[in-house]
Amino acid sequence: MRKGLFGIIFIICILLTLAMPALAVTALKYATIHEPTHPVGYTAEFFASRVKELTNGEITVQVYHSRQLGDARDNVENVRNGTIAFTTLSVSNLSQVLPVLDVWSLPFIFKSDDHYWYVLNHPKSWEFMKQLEPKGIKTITWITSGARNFFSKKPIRNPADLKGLKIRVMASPVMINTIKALGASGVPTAWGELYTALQTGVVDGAENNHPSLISMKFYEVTKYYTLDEHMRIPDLTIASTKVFDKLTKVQQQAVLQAATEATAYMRGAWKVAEVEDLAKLKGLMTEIITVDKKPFQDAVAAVVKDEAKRLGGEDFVNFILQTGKNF
Ligand code: GTR
Repeated sequence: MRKGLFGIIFIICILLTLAMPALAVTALKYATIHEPTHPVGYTAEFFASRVKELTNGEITVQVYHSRQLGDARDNVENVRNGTIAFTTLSVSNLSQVLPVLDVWSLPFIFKSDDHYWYVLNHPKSWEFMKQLEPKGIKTITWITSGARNFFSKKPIRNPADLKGLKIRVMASPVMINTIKALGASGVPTAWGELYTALQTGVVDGAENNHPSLISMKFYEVTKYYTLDEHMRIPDLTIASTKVFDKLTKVQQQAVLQAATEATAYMRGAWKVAEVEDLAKLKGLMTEIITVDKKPFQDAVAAVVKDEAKRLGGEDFVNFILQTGKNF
């Protein structure tokens, strides 16, 4: 009788111990290079609060904004070694891990925002991003970054105006080669160093989207903004497989659901931010220049083909270009 009772207590203890990891609160770090006022910043907070709700408080996500844990390239390494659980960054920054991912940086490959989202949500793109998993990186969701435009000290109205300029780019060979085809030199510079680089004349201009010009105050150190929309390089949220694989299946599902919700939230938030921030920029810069995109497209047409080949990404690029015909 007593033996039986001990046996039952013993089994209950074992079951409780097995249940323990799921009950303990896991605190995870999320790094972003953006300010809390930038759509990436507040989408990170949205994600954190949804993870907490969906896991009934088992997982808390602490968001570190404004490069507190480093710039984009540091965040890639810290995700890989598991020091941080999540980061949102440009897919261009992942070309340091897997060069073929730089095909996302190719100029004018998307017909429109709708085409871009069609491609991002297509199973082929998820499959393409899976190549990162053996490198310790899991793509958990896309976070848009809109279209990129030039901002500079001198007006850029056509490719000839880019001749001889130094234009800041991310650490992306495709971006460097694209800028070269436009007659300028691409200067890879970290995000956190760009304001000073513009201020001190290390570069003459750069390229980015409306919300980033506002959040980083680049309008203070450049006067002209040229809406040529030469690239749509997606941002994405990645998770460290070292961290993710340690979560229970239920927790993993909750994280993935929160990430999917974050994309939906961000798509709307981004549209609003683009409209509001462009309106602000009109009052803050000397001129917002609308251009005929054709001369820019013609100048970089060969880059798309050549770079896709160099990177061994022709199939994927052809998929993007083919699907564009329907948009
Ligand atoms: C921002 C984007 C970042 C990064 C940054 C940059 O718009 O959200 O991921 O691409 O531009 O140019 O370094």
